[in-house]
Amino acid sequence: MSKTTLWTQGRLATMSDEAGPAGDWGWIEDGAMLSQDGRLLWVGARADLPDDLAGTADQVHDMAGAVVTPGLIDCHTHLVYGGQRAHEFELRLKGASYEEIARAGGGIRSSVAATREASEHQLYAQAAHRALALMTEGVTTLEVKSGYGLSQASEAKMLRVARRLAELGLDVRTTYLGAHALPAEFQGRADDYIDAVCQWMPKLKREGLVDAVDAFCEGIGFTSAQTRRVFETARALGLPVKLHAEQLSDQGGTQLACEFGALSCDHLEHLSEAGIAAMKASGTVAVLLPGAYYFLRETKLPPIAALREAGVPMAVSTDHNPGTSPTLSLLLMLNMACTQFRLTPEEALRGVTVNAARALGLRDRGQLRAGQRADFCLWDIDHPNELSYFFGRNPLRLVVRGGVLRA
Ligand code: DI6
Ligand code: FE
Repeated sequence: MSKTTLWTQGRLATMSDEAGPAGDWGWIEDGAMLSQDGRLLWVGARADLPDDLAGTADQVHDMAGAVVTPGLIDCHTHLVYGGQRAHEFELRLKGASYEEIARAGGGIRSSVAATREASEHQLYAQAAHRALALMTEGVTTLEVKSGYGLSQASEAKMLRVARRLAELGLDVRTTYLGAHALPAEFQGRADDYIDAVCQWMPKLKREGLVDAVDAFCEGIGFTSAQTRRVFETARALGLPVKLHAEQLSDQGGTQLACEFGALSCDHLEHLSEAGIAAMKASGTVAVLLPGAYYFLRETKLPPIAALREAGVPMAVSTDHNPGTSPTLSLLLMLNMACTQFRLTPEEALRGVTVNAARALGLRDRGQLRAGQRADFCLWDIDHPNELSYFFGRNPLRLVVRGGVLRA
């Protein structure tokens, strides 16, 4: 029998999309929560907690005035890969562009070579190190994409490594990104490669390795016609889709993804008005990736004001990857989402909680309210806006996952 715990003396930023007006963080000043069997049974002001319910608690945990938020969710990462690409960073500093490096056979392809070469054990050791870094800042749910294997065996290897990261004590969602780049052996035969990506998909799904399907729709990636074929295969298998869309140019990938009811479209620096309208109509989440914007020294901002105006939910993520965003700090992304993209600190926090959950199709987390998973963070701060204000400082006190303190 699992214990029922009463959590008291919390100052709760519930991020609930049910209670209270936007702009108040779903704030509960003297909050209490009751957790049981990994779920939140009751959340509210301590004074409103019925005595008979309080009496069911086996134990009481005094949170001593900490600010409490939902567990953080990093909803877009490429965490599993071999090698690193600091050398390309130097080339870019000397003036080479990301596209030039990619077209010259560097970029994603160089990570593919290193990933194929690495053993599963080596990949796990490196990825676990990265996942632990994210966890020290309160991440309790993590999405990990494939896309550096680009063969059936290597994509499966990456996805198995991603799944195994759950052993560290966080939830992992895996996304199949076979359509990330064209591997050298398919040079000049992109359509044949897309055939292969589609053929591998049911096999990877059968092995329990795929929660969603993604693609890189871009001049240096795949066309929207090729992306459509990937999405049609995903739909036939009942898998939800997401898209790396309009990162470097406007390809209209967003409209295509929304036709397929995409969970999210990610990057979006070059998103058009038609793309925004499509996202609004399909309820697709805009995943903003300020780390990649910063690291590529982009100057074209995603159309934040228009997304806000249209009521498109916005998420924020690290996009951790060796080429365009080698950061392992989701808290730093909160700060950058505010400074660079002009999100409010509350929007930024919604972006790594309730809206990040939505970008993964998860309705059971990302908010502090009854029925949700008991995943939450206790922070040594006075106000949740400090999570965006500080950069390079980690005020995490402790993490509770499934109602249990995480070591
Ligand atoms: N867009 C990105 O920012 C990452 N993938 C993608 O499609 C970059 C991947 C890399 O350069 O290794
Ligand atoms: Fe990405």
